[in-house]
Order: sequence, then C-alpha cells, then structure tokens
Amino acid sequence: MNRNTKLNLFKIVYKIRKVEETISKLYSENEMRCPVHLSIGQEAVASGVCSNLKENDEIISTHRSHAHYIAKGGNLNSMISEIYGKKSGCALGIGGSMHLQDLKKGINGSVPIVGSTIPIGVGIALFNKIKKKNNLVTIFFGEGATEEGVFHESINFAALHNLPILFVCENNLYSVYTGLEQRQPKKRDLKKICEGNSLAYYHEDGNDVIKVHNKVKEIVKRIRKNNQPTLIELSTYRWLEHCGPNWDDNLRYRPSGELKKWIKKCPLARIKKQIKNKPLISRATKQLDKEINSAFVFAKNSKFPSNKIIKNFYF
Ligand SMILES: Cc1ncc(C[n+]2csc(CCOP(=O)(O)OP(=O)(O)O)c2C)c(N)n1
Repeated sequence: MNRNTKLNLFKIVYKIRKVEETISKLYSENEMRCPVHLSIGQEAVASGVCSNLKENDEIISTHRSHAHYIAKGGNLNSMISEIYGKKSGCALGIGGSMHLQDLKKGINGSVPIVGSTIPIGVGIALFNKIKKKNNLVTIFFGEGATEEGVFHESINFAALHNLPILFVCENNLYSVYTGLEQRQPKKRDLKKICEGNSLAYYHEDGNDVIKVHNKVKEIVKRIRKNNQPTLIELSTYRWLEHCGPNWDDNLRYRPSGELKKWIKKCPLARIKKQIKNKPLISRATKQLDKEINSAFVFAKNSKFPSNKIIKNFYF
C-alpha cells in the first residue's frame, strides 16, 4: 500500500476518534440532549470500508452511525449540529445522533430500530438496479441485527435478485450488556448462514484498517463486476458504554481483562505506527483538530429549530 493511501486511512480513523472523544468530553455540559452510541475502538471498520466507496455509492447505518457518516464524507457541521439539536443539523435538529444523513454524499440515513435498515438498504439496491444506476449499496449493522428475522429475509431477497450490496457486520461481541454466548447457539455460523443463502462471506480483523481496506477493495471490485451480494464480518470491540460517553467496565458484564486486551489492538495506534513520517502526521492532525473544533463551535452557535418546524414534523 502506498504512503498516500495509508495517510488517508490514518486521517479517517483519527477524525472519527477525535470527534467521538470530543462528544464524550463535552456530553456532561448537557447541551447534547440525545443519546449517543460512540464508535471509539471500532473506527477501522467504517474507515476501511468507506475508503473503497465512490461518492455515488450509498450507505445506510444504525444507532451507532457516527463513524460511518464521517468515513463516507458526511458534512461535519451538519452532524455535530444534529447532535446538538440545532436547525443546521442534517435532520433539522429533530432526529439526533441516531438519524444522520447526507444525501449528497450517499449517506441515506440511519435508523435505531435494530435490523430495520437491512431491508431498507436492499430496497434501495433494488431501486438502483431497476433505474440502472450502477452503484453499490453498503449496509452497516451490528452482529445483534443478524438475530433479527429481517436479516434472513433480506439476504435471501438480495441474493435472489443479484443486488450489488455489501453487507457489513460489525461484530463487537455485545448487544448492550449481553454477550454472544447468551444470545446465539454455540454452533451458529454466520458463514454457513450466508452461504446457505448464496451470499459470499468474508471475515477480517476489524481493528486493522489496512487489512479491512485491502479485503474490501477486492470484494467491492467483485461485486461491481458480478453483482453478487457479499457479507463481510469484521471483528472489533466497543470501548465505552453501549450508549453514552462513559467507560463502563466497572459493571462487569464483560470478563475482566477483555477490554484491556482490545485496547492493545487500538485501530488508531496501529495505523499511526505504519506511518513513519512524524511531521506528516502532525500536519494532518492539526488540520483535522481545527476542522473538528470549528464544527463544535458552529453547532453550539447555531439556532434551535423553530416551533413551526417542530410542529410540522410531529403533528
Ligand atoms: C428491534 C430492536 N430491538 C431492541 C432494540 C434496543 N437496542 C438498541 S441497540 C441494541 C444492541 C444492538 O446490538 P448490535 O446490533 O450488535 O449493535 P451494537 O450496539 O453492538 O453496535 C439493542 C438491543 C432496538 N433498538 N431495536
């Protein structure tokens, strides 16, 4: 991989980390009045996937959508404003963190009902196929969503109609406080489920952005050529609480030492190590810090939506 591609991957991972850390730091000011599901520790998934997508490719996301939105190039001012409930937000300040969208960048939306965006993404891909739009749809979801009925119906339908879809299963082992072993039978095998539905299946280390980028590059090339819907499962780990800005290891729903083990596989530290040129890193981070800081200032200084906007939406 050349130096520029590595640097670009570093920049995306860094940007997601920094935005999430800033949200976490400022959340206690009580100005962000919506729940936030942060992706600290999981940044390599969104970064390695979206770095292979074109601007007219479309994505759809979940309650944990910040990283996907940022990696696909969503407008940062609109994202932060949305979290602050401001009119300048990407959903006019009415949706909050779990309803990010930027249609100009192919970010079609995010929905917090677990599993619900999977059939929506399949529908978008079917529409694109009928309209001969010739682009790719990427559907992000957690491993918890594969336990929902719509996941199974959707992959069956996608395969039947040869829809150019990349299903990205972000496996962070937990659905809120419940581990995999309490939710899925021991012998359950996602690869077999996919292959039984004529979906190609791949797995990769979701904390290594270079590996994710390279694997997805191959997959995307193949999907564009033969339209075979494909699922990639990326193993990763959420560092903070399921919902909110805090650490929650004290709650003991995860085995002792597990978090520490995953922090050692930090996606940001790993890509940073790959870039030997320190001035290059310093220049990139300075520029990104400035952009992020200015998005928070913009959001804080923006106006709330008027009563008219709110009434039109809810009533
Ligand atoms: C249909 C439905 N059931 C339950 C919930 C409550 N809920 C919100 S997020 C979540 C966990 C989902 O886990 P996963 O899909 O693995 O994503 P992660 O939070 O780990 O990123 C649950 C159960 C919901 N939003 N929708």
